[in-house]
Amino acid sequence: MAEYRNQQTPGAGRGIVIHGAQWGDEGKGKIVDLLTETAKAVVRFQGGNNAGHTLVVGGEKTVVHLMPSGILHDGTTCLIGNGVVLDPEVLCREMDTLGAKGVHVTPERLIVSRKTHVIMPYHRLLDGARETLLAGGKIGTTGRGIGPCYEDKMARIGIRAGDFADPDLLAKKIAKALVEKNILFTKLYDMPALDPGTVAEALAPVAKRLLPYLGDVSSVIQKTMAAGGDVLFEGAQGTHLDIDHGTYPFVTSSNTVSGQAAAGSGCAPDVLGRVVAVVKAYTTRVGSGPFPTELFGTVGDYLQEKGGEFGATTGRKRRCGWLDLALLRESARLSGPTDIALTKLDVLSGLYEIKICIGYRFKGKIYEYPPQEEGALEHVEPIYETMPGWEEDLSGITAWEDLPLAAREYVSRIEQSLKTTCSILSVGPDRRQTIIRG
Ligand code: 2SA
Ligand code: GDP
Ligand code: MG
Repeated sequence: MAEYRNQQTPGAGRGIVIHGAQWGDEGKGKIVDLLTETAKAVVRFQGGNNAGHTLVVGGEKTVVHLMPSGILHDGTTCLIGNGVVLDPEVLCREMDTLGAKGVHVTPERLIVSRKTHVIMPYHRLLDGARETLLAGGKIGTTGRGIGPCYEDKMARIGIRAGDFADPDLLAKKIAKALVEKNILFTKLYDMPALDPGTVAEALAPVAKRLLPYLGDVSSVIQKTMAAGGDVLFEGAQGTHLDIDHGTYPFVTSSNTVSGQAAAGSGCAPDVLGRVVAVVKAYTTRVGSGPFPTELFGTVGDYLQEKGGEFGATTGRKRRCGWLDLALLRESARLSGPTDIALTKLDVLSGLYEIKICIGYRFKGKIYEYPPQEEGALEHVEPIYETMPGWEEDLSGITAWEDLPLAAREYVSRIEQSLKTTCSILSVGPDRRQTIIRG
């Protein structure tokens, strides 16, 4: 029986999920890059080029949007799973940018699932038009066509990467997908209709270029683990942007919880032996939606500036606030972390005191978890605990014992509250600026 499943037979590699526990931008890219050191493959399993994952090695910065964050390690296979939505032009551009830096992406290094849905120009147009129509109720999307692409997937009129192999089929599918959209464009959005032939023609060169990269991601994961190699599952966005469990409707259009790693890549959930929740030492959010611990004064500006909190895809300013344990508890029950990677602890240096939200008051009751009614998070009152801050610069520290006492107490408070160990502490953007605890 064993060979038909990926399960944890002795000697088999492990599946390690790395996911964001807040509203994204927790520093997942850095942690994936770090853990790739010992992994054989890295797979993206949801989202698309709305993601911006920043890698810094020896002071050199690389931002990836679709390419898995393991790409800087030679010998690691990068996989784009079926749960991703892929903009082929963006992927080709990313390959070129990496190539210019001496990172050559070949079909041996990158495999794209044939089942991955493709973001088409009409998805991007719809994303923008919808946001304009929503006016005051904007989601604040990245404008990359993510939602409309997932809609077509669910409506069963999506284009998949595997279709690149059959230009006739591709042309027919594009024509089918455009029937409804052209009515929307012309009758509702006052935009010109798109000609299916022109859309197909524009796609042809990138489709041809990506053809050699298409493969069976599920099988690669199975074989890699069977040969003893660990596989990293790289989450994008964060738990509270999850289409089901996030702050709906201010969410992205995919499931961002750890369980999606299995469905979005094509493996069984029992191989996901380790789940690393990446938690930023404070909270940020980009785009619209409720944010109970958001700071509007000087402390918020301090975090935004010191943390360099700008969107890695759109350049938008990120909103900043205190750490919120209620959100993190919810995240933990949804994704079951085995351990936490706590990032950007260095950004908190220089604050006289630090607040942590330990729960909410809502309609006369105390909540340890966010109330589940839609929109409730807009109205909760955060309950804070205040801890002493520290002055010292943490960015050069590589050992737990060398951290100031107040910083260690802050980390311990998080561990105690979430009943989970912070096994990785990040004190700067660079791969080296990391404290690994045994
Ligand atoms: P979309 O484009 O449909 O997924 O937008 C829906 C919501 O999801 C949010 N979202 C994000 N939030 C944080 N980080 C993301 N990636 C970029 C980054 C964001 C950027 O790394 O900084 O550059 O602006 C990301 N992607 C989607 C989005 O803001 C909407 O609230
Ligand atoms: P991701 O989407 O979760 O991968 O995160 P982003 O790359 O969008 O945003 C995280 C930002 O913080 C990037 O600019 C990283 O280089 C940076 N970063 C990551 N870890 C740390 C850290 O520990 N300290 C500081 N100061 N910056 C960090
Ligand atoms: Mg990001």
